[in-house]
Amino acid sequence: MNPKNIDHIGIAVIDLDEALEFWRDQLGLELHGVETVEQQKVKTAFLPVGDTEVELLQGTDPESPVAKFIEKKGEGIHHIAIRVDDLEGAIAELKAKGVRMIDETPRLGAGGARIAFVHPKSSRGVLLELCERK
Ligand code: CMX
Repeated sequence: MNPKNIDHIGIAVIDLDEALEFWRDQLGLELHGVETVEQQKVKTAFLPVGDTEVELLQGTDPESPVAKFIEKKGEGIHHIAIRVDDLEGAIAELKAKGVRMIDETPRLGAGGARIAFVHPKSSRGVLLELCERK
């Protein structure tokens, strides 16, 4: 599947504006944009660091995966995203190797990326996102 690089690290936060007080104002990262991804019930903020980005995630609904994660585990690292060139090919390869996919077909993520999640039960407790950007 030829993984490229860590595209971004997703961090679940209760309040995006409060989280920006650290990541942007105190740490000094540049805020590239804020976007709501309706399908994922999440509001995101992207802050690039070199080749990768920090993605702050605030749930927009109590039933969203991010809100449920915070309820169970508190704020913190929610997922790691690896960039691939061919998302369908990567999904097919992992499925053939017996990996449990949350998404067996790509869906739309923030910034127009096509994404698919691997279940944390297959990736040793880490929610892994595969991410393809054109
Ligand atoms: N990282 C690691 N483990 C996680 C996790 C996370 N982010 N979220 C849940 N889990 C663990 C739970 O703690 C639980 O483990 P235990 O059984 O040991 O307690 C297990 O996964 C639960 O799995 P489940 O019952 O199958 O599913 P849940 O209802 O808890 O949902 C998950 C978990 C990962 C399937 C769901 O959150 C999901 O589909 N996520 C993908 C979509 C998503 O996260 N979107 C938000 C980001 C969007 C974006 O970046 O644009």
